[in-house]
Amino acid sequence: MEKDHIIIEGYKHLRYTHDTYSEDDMIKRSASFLDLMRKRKSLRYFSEQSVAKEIIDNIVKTAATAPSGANKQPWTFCVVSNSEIKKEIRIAAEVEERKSYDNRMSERWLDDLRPLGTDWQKPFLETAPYLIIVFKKNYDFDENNERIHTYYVNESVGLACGFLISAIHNAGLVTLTHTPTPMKFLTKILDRPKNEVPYLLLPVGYQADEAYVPDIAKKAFEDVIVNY
Ligand code: IYR
Repeated sequence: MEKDHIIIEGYKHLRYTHDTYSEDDMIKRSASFLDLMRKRKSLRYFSEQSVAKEIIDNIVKTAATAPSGANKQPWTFCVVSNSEIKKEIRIAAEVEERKSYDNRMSERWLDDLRPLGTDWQKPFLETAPYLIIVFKKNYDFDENNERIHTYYVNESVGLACGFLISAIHNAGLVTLTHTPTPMKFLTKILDRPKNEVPYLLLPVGYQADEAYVPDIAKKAFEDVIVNY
């Protein structure tokens, strides 16, 4: 008889079956997901139009399904819609970004960014209806306040951010992977505990009616795949 679970070293493992499709359907599904993802662009032009919180919650729930080292899920997603806090974040980010663009970034770095048309001004931090600030947990605490070790933290949180960006795009919203450096001010403004370090800031919303993206391309398929 088929079991709904087995026990390995005292731990329960549930029986699992993923949906399967005909090869024809798999070709169609994989091609249509590719089409969808090819349309994704990092956007800097946001509309002020509000977004239902349920959509944002679903997006964050999707990010939280990502795999992580030893399933420790070393992340916190801070969702900011409060305009006072957004303004505070914009002011602090622009202080840092101004210093970066004026003094801290090398000529080569500035040259590399020129095609993207970025500068120290970050109006989208106030325009976008939501800012999602992702924190990584270099260690964690259990319910008894005992310290928990986390593993492959950067890889895990990077994967969760990939899920997050895909979910935002799939919902019909736009985002930007923004790293106002150094990001320490986010710990202070959002009053995060010592074990959390800011990882990525994503403004999320509808695109502005008039929006532009840099005319840049992804590498050719042949340049990113090696078959053995
Ligand atoms: N953090 C700055 C600079 C910047 C750096 C990289 I690498 C980019 O791909 C884009 C921007 C900013 O957000 O403007």
